[in-house]
Amino acid sequence: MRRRFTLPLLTVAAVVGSLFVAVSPASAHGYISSPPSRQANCASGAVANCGDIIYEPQSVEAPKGSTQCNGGGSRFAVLNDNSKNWPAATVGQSVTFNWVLTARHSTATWEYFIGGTLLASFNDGGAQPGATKSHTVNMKGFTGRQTVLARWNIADTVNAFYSCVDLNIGGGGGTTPPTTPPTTSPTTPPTTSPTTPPTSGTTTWAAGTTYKVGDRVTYAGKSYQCRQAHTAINGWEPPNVPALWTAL
Ligand SMILES: [Cu+2]
Repeated sequence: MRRRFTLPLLTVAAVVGSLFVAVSPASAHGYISSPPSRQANCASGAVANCGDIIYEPQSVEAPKGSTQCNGGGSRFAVLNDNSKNWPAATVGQSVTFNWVLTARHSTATWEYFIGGTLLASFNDGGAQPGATKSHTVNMKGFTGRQTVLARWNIADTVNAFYSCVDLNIGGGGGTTPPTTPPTTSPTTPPTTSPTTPPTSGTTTWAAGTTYKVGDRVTYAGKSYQCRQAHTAINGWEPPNVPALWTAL
């Protein structure tokens, strides 16, 4: 599972000329795609000037136990920057968080926090998750603008994956978040075919594109339908990630 995603990451690294990424261990794992996490908002282009996280929103991996959005350390520190204008999804007291997992690591627990308060913990007992994972979490009376910290604790390593999700809980009183991310992305890689306009109906799959549930694409001559909203990256071609795409 790991090696399968190593090559695309190295390819991306080569394209952007980032040797730091190239010498890092294989890193393709998982993040919360909806409501959009901070790294998801970076990858989709909804938030600008995020740095390298735009190429690998699934790679926020760090030792277990951190309460920081980047898991601690120096990498992806932009995710900790509360002064950045993170969009906040309007939700009620019950929120379903959807993970995209590009590597299905055996799992100890999934944890959700607001501040120091543990909202929920799900114990998988070392089981291997599917390629997506969803949890419905009660916000325990928290209202207004809040940041949920989610931790995916891996069973057989010391590490966890971190995702922070900005929410406007209870709906009223806050700013209305954008309901759709920008249609243009600054991260579109050079592999995109310039001859395929993003019109309605079926288009050719392209990394850097934000897809919503129900969108149809073609890839290598076959048709697929989007199962879970996400921003595509190299390595998530439809035949590689059945969690995201159903073959038609
Ligand atoms: Cu991994």
